[in-house]
Amino acid sequence: MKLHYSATSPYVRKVVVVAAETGLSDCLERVTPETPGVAAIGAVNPLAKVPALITDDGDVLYDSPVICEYLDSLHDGAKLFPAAGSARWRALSLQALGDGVLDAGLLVVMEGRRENQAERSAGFVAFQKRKISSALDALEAMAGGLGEGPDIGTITVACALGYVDFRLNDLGWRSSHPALAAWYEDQANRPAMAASVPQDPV
Ligand SMILES: N[C@@H](CCC(=O)N[C@@H](CS)C(=O)NCC(=O)O)C(=O)O
Repeated sequence: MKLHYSATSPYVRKVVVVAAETGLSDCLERVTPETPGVAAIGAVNPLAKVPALITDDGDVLYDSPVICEYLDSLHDGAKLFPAAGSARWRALSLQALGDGVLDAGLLVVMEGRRENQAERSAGFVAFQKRKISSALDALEAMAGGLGEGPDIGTITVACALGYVDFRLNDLGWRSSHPALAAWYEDQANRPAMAASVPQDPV
């Protein structure tokens, strides 16, 4: 399988972590715009976003929730997507919450990268940061019940917190969210997470 990849994308990180947790890492060939013979992402995913996965059957899958669930269907071990019932809906909602933090965080980062500084909106950034704060508050309240996992919910939240540390470090969320910080410390030490810490290219 070919994974259209970026080392700094938190959505790609979700896929990489799911692959590692399910023993499928070796089945994924990571491709980037620099990989010879690889089509541009816009020719693979009309939204021109990573991650996108080309399966061994030639199907193209996106976005990260779909790719993660596909990978989870390929192994016989403990499932990261609970099959049914409240455990499933809880894990999917937690994934949505983590993805929402990522969506808001990415918008903050992109707003800060507008070349024309006059076009940057402090109000828009504050609006998105309020969503992140509100999500972190909700996660702090549920931290005691998050469990060690892993499932797709805990993996997504852990990747979201990793992205906040990577790109939105000024939020300084740990002191105001101590239970979540303690939970995240354990998650961040899982081998799949420790091996996929985002880094800007040198
Ligand atoms: N909902 C998508 C979001 C993917 C996404 O936004 N990826 C970013 C990289 S972090 C991207 O490729 N952005 C390029 C663009 O928006 O043109 C997912 O879960 O995979």
